[in-house]
Amino acid sequence: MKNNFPVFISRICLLLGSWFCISSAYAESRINMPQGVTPMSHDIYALHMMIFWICVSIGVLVFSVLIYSLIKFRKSKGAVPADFHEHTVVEITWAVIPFLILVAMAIPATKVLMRMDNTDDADVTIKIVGYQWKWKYEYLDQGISYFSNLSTPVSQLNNQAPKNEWYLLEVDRPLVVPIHQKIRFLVTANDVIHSWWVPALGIKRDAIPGYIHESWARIEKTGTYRGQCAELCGVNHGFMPIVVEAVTPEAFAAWVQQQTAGKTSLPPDIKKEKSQAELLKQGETLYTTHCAICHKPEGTGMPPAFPALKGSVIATGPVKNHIAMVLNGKPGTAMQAFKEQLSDEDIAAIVTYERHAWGNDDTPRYGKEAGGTVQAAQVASQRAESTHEKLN
Ligand code: HEC
Ligand SMILES: [Cu+2]
Repeated sequence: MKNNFPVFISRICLLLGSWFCISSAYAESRINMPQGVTPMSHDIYALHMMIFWICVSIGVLVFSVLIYSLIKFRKSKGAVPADFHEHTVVEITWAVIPFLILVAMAIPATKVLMRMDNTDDADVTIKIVGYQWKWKYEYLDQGISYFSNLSTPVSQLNNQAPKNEWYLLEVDRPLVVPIHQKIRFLVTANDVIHSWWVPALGIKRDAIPGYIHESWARIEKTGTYRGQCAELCGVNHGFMPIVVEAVTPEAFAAWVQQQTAGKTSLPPDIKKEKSQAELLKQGETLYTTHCAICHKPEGTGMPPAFPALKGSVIATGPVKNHIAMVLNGKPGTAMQAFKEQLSDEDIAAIVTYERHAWGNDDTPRYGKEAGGTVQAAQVASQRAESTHEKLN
């Protein structure tokens, strides 16, 4: 035992040292939590620092007494242990002091929690819905709604291209919000439990299907703030980042105008037929953004969870079933209904692409249905049909 003691201590030091290096490397050489850009995040930071220093003081005090006693009263120096039983004053003291410390920490913590929960008088309300594996943002008063997908190219995920600065932290459409205004977030999910987490805003809210969790932020500085899903939600949990673009109220108003202007303009003429080449080109891009994460760029999927589309029964069989699968998805599986995410043009292009890619046009399952082209009008009529069926 005598010989082992220095070895034991040196091992502990080594362990602590390596832990320190690893954890600080992960935090981009920043050890403490970020201070954030909202009053809420400042409150959380202040609370964290207060409790941190209380813990440090207690630690220093306790370990000083412990180490001092170990050295000063060791057996080799002839220390004789005291011999007593029960000491009411000491026992009450060591119960009351921690109790008081806990109360002292609970009071400011409760205040922060109450403030965090007060979502009254919001200027902007945004509903956030977690999907496998993307976020949907709905501006309830402005009537704007869209999906925010990971935009890191698949080639980078597969180590075929060098990774860019915001690898896995970049999206095609960020959440745009005004600064200096109270933004209320209503967080929920469509399939499994996710968690909307943006450290700079001091927000981490669980997104649970069937429940709405509220939160709010009043951002002080314009800028881009990034976060991630913080609840393990399936294989691509790491592929649903969050990007918040905080802009001036004027820029926000202009953005809203721009979004809603696009909506009221006439819908593109879906009667217009597109050439196969055009459909394939658009389809490939859209497939990469919306489908490749599960079905893979090579169409091989990840069986058994995500079926291959290369040579799949549906992608080489009757086109009606193929369109129906994309429009309505398959309830209870990760194959979601894309009808609220994609337009008729988009679906037409994707389905055309899937029916030609990976040699699918050479492997018709039923007669000559593989390959061919799908036009937006066909998707539109099937969409109308499925809505009609639902109503009845
Ligand atoms: C989140 C993962 C995910 C995404 C994204 C996804 N799918 Fe699927 N897809 C699935 C799963 C899971 C199934 C199997 C459903 C079942 O159990 O039948 C499936 C099945 C299919 C099938 C039927 C395959 C067969 O032969 O059974 C087609 C076609 C299909 N998906 C097309 C698409 C298209 C087009 C997109 C993009 C617009 C897409 N999927 C995006 C998960 C996904
Ligand atoms: Cu998630």
